[in-house]
Amino acid sequence: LKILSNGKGILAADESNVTMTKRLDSVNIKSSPENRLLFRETLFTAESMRDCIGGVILYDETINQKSSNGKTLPSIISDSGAIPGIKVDTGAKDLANSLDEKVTEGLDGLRERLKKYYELGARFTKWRGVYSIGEKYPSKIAISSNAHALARYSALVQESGMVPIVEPEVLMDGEHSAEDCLIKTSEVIQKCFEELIIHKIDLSGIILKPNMILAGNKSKNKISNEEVSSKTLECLKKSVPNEVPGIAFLSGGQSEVEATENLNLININNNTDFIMTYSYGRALQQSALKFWSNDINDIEGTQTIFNHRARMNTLAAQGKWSSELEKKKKKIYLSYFSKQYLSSILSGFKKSTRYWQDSSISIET
Ligand code: 5MM
Repeated sequence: LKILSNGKGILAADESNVTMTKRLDSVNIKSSPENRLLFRETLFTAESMRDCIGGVILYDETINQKSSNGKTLPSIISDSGAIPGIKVDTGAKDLANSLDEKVTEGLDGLRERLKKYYELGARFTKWRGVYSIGEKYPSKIAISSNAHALARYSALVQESGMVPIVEPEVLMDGEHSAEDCLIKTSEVIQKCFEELIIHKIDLSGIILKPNMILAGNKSKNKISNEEVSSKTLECLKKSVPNEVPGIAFLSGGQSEVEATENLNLININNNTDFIMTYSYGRALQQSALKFWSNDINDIEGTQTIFNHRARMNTLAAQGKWSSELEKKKKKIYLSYFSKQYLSSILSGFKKSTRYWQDSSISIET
């Protein structure tokens, strides 16, 4: 609960090296261990870690890295008051007898790996099952094999004294309607709980990380944010047992502001006892990464952008966000950029052009 209370949320910084390389390639930064460390360290030392972020999900490489001052990343996270966590699955692999679908692997040797991660400072873990929506998908095989793996994973994690995040992600890729997403996501989540109960998981000691109910990204029938919130609540109310204390949504490819706005409406309309917060990867990091890529040593500027996103989401997790507050971003950025601009005049205009170009990219009005 410490991870999720008072509007706090989770920073999902558990991109595997393959995914992180894609993210860094997209902003023309070399994906070296040093650069991956520098970006993550920049986020983990930001001011908003203290008041907004309750937990950070790390990846195997990152949990073993040390910062420039010799501290391990888990200890930097703990110093900010947040809790370090770790992704323990080893990825989604092709599913035999339904090769267009995936099953997440990583159970072999998990008990030993968990012991090691605990010693490194982790206190919670994450495992993600991935499901696509299509005419025949998700199939019964995908739904039951991923649920079974999530349950076996959760049992080992609770045995090791840590809290499992159970993440069944129904992807938004495709032409499907929001109604299809509601039906499929409900089926997936219900099967997960069926297996968690069979495996005797203490449901009061897990965090569910689901997708919101959205129309597919290629669907012609998009729904309003109000409908996203009502369908998401409908799905969770009928699928999640009451013992579960908290739900932390993934952003799943929504834009940053969309993910914040939807979370805010979910909280305004929340008629359940579940804490509803965020466990965002892209929706917390996108703008910060874009900005950072222009000058990887501009820690303050990158943190300014990350802090704003984290604060907006923490407000949304309490139903207190508004588009007016969102627009204040412009003022925050402009005052920061003006400071940089003035100092760059003194040092020969070099940086200024770049800052102003960036500001036009990332400011949403
Ligand atoms: C941060 O991305 C995680 C996936 O990384 P790999 O695909 O490399 O394993 C992912 O599990 C993430 O934690 C969740 O999907 C939430 O991230 P988004 O970006 O959807 O909020």
